[in-house]
Amino acid sequence: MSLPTFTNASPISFVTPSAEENECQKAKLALLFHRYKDKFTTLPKENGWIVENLYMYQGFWLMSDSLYSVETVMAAQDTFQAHPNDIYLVTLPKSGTTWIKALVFATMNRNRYKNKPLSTHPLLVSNPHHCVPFVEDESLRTNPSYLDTHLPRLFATHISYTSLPQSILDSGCRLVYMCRNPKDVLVSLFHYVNKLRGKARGLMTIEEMFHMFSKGVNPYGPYWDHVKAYYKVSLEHPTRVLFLTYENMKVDTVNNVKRLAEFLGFPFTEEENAKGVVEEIVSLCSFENLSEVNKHGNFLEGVPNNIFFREGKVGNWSNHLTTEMSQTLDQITNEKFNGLDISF
Ligand code: PAP
Repeated sequence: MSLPTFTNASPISFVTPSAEENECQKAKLALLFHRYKDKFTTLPKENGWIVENLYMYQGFWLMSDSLYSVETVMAAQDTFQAHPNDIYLVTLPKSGTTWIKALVFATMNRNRYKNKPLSTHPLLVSNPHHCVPFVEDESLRTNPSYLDTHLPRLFATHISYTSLPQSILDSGCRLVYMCRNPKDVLVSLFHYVNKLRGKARGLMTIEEMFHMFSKGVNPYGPYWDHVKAYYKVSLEHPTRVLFLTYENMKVDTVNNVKRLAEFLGFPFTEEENAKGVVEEIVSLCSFENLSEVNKHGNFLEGVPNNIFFREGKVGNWSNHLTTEMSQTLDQITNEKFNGLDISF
């Protein structure tokens, strides 16, 4: 099946929730908790990283009482409506979600903003997470983006392949999966989680996190099962699923963005290439630029914008993990990814 190409994305891709909307989300989350609690409180349970508990649902550990939780995944499975022209950016937390959201948003919307002052570009006035909605919190929105019929629509998700809403699987739409070296994911999680746990729950040590992560017990984990499933579908359906790594994106961002644009149906024209449009997008979405824009303010109550920007480097794990931890994670990765062409 040949996939269509586009010159413009759906305008709904830029969503900034108001304070009222945030309150409304909280109330809806409480309703979802009550709607689904009989279904998930009986599932296998482990100590949570950010919130109190993790539940094992369809082979993966999910938080509860959070925007990205077992109850919001269940709600997405029951209500989310995908369209064949949709685009989904899939990652495990801390694998480069914020970056890929920015790059794809800027690529898909380049014609919308090209004649406007750069200073008004959504990525220069808001968090990339507000530019691309997550499937998980769609059911908490007053006007879910999935009801918008402008096409193509851009979403992100951390949901495992097995738990994706059936309508996404049936729609035949395009998915981009970005993975990252598990050791850098763990270290990034370590910093992120400890910033969010709050005084009452205390800090988690890197040793605790390493043990849980190695057993696959982390939000949306096991890491290896999540990556492997998407990698396999990318081999079976290369026109539907594009598999990328954070590390490769770092090495050659320009060519990866061109590849992404081609895959998504927004190819750069020769004129754009000659004018350096790709380089402009890469620069707009650079760590240096986005971390400066997001220095202040909150993404959500209690979640500062700058929490998504720490080092933005490859190999930062070496400052935090012992040689033994590193070897153990390498060994698990080699075993789990045996025979697969995944390297970092
Ligand atoms: P999320 O899944 O919770 O949204 P995510 O964006 O995947 O988080 O992870 C944040 C990581 O991406 C951070 O990595 P670090 O802790 O190792 O530093 C963050 O620094 C990095 N990151 C954010 N924006 C960019 C960017 N523009 N370029 C490169 N890395 C980035």
